[in-house]
Amino acid sequence: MPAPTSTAKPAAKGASKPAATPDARGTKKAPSTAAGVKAGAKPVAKAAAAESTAASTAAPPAAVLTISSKNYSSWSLRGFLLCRLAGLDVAEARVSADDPAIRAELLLQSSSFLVPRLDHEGLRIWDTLAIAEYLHELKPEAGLLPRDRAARAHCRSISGEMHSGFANLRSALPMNLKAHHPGFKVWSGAQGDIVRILAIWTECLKTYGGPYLFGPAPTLADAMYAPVCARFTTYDVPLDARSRAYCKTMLALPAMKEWTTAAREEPDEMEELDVEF
Ligand SMILES: N[C@@H](CCC(=O)N[C@@H](CS)C(=O)NCC(=O)O)C(=O)O
Repeated sequence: MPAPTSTAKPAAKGASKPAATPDARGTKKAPSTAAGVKAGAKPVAKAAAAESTAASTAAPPAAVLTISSKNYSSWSLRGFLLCRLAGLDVAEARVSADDPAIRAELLLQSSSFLVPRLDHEGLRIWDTLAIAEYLHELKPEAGLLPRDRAARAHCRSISGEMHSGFANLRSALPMNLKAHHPGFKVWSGAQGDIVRILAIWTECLKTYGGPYLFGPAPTLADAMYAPVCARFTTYDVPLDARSRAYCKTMLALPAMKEWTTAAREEPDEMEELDVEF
């Protein structure tokens, strides 16, 4: 894994320009700056054509989050939520999930072409947990991690568990924000993951009082489990009252609603999704 570099090449020729929208904590955010990440960038992402002409003249945005499909990419969603929770104003660069030319271009830029990836002030940070830790260092006051040391350790533990685990759930119930499958039959292999996740949530909600996993404000852990809330809704997974309320709270986060709306407007790129993505 390469070290983050300060000479990183631009992530994308064109990044879509987020409109002024409320962030996850409900505050109004200024629109990001121009679309082109850096002048002269090679085309590695689908550009917002209307904005590309402004790229050479406007100042590049300080922060760019590279993501892929808003409908399918659960890791992209996590990265987006983390930036919003931290209050970091990011421009978005989109990479197509299935365009071989774009994938080849990305591979030239970084040996890890997984998304999300955050480019910030000349640094390139990839992998969701690394992005989260970076954002926490950058904006400690945002509360991405709880103040209390024990709660912070707990938050890191369950976030790590999501990051490295639940493979059965991820492959059996892939994120698909556009879909709804009432009465979906969950494969028994995934059922164990569901039971464990509900136990994690119940412990947190009881210990810290909700409505988020670590109390009154969303943290890293909520960003990590947000796609699970979406999956449980898509696949109509039976939930106890407390977990159902938690999912409802999460899906009502302004940043989550903004993402879901954009996901629903996304053109269908895949006819059928039967692999983890
Ligand atoms: N461990 C990584 C996982 C990231 C990941 O798997 N991202 C998927 C999209 S959800 C990806 O970029 N896959 C590459 C591809 O589909 O081309 C993280 O935490 O960021």
